[in-house]
Amino acid sequence: MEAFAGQEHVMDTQCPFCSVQCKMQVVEHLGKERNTYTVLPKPNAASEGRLCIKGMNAYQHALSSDRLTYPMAKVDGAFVRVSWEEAYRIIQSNFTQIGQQFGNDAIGVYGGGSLTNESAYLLGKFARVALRTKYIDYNGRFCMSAAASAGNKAFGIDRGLTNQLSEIPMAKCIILAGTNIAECQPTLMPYFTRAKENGTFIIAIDPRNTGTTEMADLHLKVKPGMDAALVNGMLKVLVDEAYVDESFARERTNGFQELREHLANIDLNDIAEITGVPLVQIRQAAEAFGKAATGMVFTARGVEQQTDGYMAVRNFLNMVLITGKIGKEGCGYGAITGQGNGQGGREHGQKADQLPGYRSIENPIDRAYIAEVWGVKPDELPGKGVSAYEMMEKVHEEEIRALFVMGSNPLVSNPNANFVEEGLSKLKFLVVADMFLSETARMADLILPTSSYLENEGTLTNMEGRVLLREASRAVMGEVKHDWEILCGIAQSLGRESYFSYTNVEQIFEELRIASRGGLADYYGITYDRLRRDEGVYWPCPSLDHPGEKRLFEKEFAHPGGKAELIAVDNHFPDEQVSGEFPLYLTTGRVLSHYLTGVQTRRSHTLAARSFESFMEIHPKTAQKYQIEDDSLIRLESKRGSIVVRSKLTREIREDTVFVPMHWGGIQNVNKVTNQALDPTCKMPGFKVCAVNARPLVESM
Ligand SMILES: Nc1nc2c(c(=O)[nH]1)N[C@H]1C(S)=C(S)[C@@H](COP(=O)(O)OP(=O)(O)OC[C@H]3O[C@@H](n4cnc5c(=O)[nH]c(N)nc54)[C@H](O)[C@@H]3O)O[C@H]1N2
Ligand SMILES: Nc1nc2c(c(=O)[nH]1)N[C@H]1C(S)=C(S)[C@@H](COP(=O)(O)OP(=O)(O)OC[C@H]3O[C@@H](n4cnc5c(=O)[nH]c(N)nc54)[C@H](O)[C@@H]3O)O[C@H]1N2
Ligand code: SF4
Ligand SMILES: [Mo]
Repeated sequence: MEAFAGQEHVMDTQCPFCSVQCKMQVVEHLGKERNTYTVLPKPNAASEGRLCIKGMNAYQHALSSDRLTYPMAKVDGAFVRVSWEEAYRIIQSNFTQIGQQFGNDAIGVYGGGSLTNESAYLLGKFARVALRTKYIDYNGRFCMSAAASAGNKAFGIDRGLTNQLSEIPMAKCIILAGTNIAECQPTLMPYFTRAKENGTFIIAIDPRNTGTTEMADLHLKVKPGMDAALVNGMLKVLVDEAYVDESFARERTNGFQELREHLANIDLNDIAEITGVPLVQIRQAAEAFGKAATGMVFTARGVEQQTDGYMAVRNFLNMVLITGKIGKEGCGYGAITGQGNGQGGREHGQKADQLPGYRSIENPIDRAYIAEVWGVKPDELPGKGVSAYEMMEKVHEEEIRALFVMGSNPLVSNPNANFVEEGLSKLKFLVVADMFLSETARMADLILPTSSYLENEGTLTNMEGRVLLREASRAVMGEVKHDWEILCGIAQSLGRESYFSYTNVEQIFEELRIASRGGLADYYGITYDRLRRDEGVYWPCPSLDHPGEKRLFEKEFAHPGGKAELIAVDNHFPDEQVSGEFPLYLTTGRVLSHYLTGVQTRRSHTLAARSFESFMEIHPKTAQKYQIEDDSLIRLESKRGSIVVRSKLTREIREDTVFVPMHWGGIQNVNKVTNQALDPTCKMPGFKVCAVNARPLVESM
């Protein structure tokens, strides 16, 4: 259809960025010279019709002239345009040859939490059925793995929030641990301000002052990496001062006696000393939470991206459980999920050990069920692989020879990025499906152009466990294909088309419904029709007439006996300690106007203009010690590498700690510096603490 100046094109859509999944309308006004855009928030239960600056400007990257519009192959070091037929042929010949020479496990698959449920599900099936490799994992390993494994072990289920967001104002005490909602989920802030108007006492735990800690009544400015110990202090106060809900602990949990004995050996003065939080504040926080009739605890990456992330979260869950603050109105726990589909993306098989519906690839019953849904024999399904960073180690060791990346920029987002770059450059064949020439795509042998949120239809599950349908609102540009079409195309080139014969995305969801049926994350009762009719449906939703579970654990937990598990947690110290050579702690995180590795937001002119280069927050006293002036270029260095950032002197951070955001690549890629040590249980890297030094790039005379 021809478009005329003065016409409007209305696109009803959903933000591609964070886990709130705000709904919006993008109106394109067609002009003679250029088009202009208006973005309007749309009513929805999660953000209550609010939008943040990233959502408002997301159309800019999606419509940017930087978008990849045709496949490209690297020939003599330069990218040349190829047809899709040629691209599939290149993949077929490389994958077949590498598979024959080194075995199927020599091909790795690396996914992402921005993919729709349908694409994430299909990527898991693609790895196991089309490539028949055990090596698949995804960027959510760096995001949700600590909270997910803690939720699974403590409650028997991993759903980001145990309650609806609308219950937040009903909690009388709220703990916000290592979460910066003001910058990372800004449209949720009014829930907390409303809580404050109701008299809620808010406790923030963060080594920095942020927009989030600003609204807190009490801010525990913890030393990076010391949350588990801090919670041991609070638990001790709760037990010693009889704030325990004894009947809840007895009837609905296991392990209270062991926890009580463990806490008897905790010395509060030690805790204050090692965490850097004054004893009076530890006591005040515990008493406020213990006394409150209702309460909620939220954790995010500050607590979780640690080498003890799993145990640190378990300790926060101990606190919720022994005070009986769960499964009731205004009482619960929330792991603030990160990516747009960070929740759904971790349920349907992108994880190394997982099959759809949160099934386990090691459980014979689960394998048999999924094998039947997929029409293969159970013993044809590979076993479990390894976590995302461990895959990079296997790439480095040349055990993995080919890598297929869809929905991630691992070169910038993995810890120890110099090592990762070295590994990726050894690959025989790297394929990247992306919208842009990301840092990782630049290293690829083949790049496949994929569609953006405006063009791609599919479901996404927000942080509350609410499944939402995002309809396509625009035709793809150029020769772009959707992720699911790309996967089907490759499967066909490998002779596996009979397992990937979908003609539209809803057919994939229909298969996902069945594959998830009876699993922990049961989507069976959810259909596109239902999602169009209602405003999203919560999982678990086992049948078409099931309303979906809004509040979890009212009567029982998801473990077979119905009880939750408590656990004694040791005071853990970060893997890397400061030293004479590296005297400062580095912690990393986010700013309001950029998203993750910045591939998308750096291409949005309004967002890029707000924050165009990386920086390092440093306390003025510390800066003085290292002759660092404000607004000057700094070399920041660890054992693993160095970067250049601009200094930002601020009293908002601890004197022993500096902070650098993660949104830039190249010489500003903070992951060249971060530590690759992993949490032993969930394999989360300790992104939030390592030891560094900082000095002016140009020494002053
Ligand atoms: N603007 C923006 N929003 C985003 C994203 C983005 O990139 N930009 N990404 C999305 C994604 S994928 C995610 S995972 C979420 C992340 O959301 P958050 O986890 O809230 O974000 P971070 O900035 O990584 O970390 C949160 C806070 O943890 C603090 N912190 C650092 N070390 C410690 C520690 O040892 N203990 C404690 N208690 N706190 C510590 C940091 O100072 C920081 O303020 O945000 C989502 N939303
Ligand atoms: N130092 C440090 N490092 C961190 C963190 C930290 O706090 N500190 N946080 C970690 C966390 S929580 C996360 S989630 C990771 C994320 O890190 P990454 O996985 O690298 O995430 P993105 O930057 O979103 O990269 C996504 C890529 O996929 C593309 N893309 C977006 N949508 C789609 C799609 O639908 N299909 C396809 N095929 N491509 C798409 C984008 O253009 C982009 O190039 O980073 C982790 N790394
Ligand atoms: S980034 Fe998150 S809070 Fe902001 S508009 Fe998008 S979904 Fe909403
Ligand atoms: Mo994340």
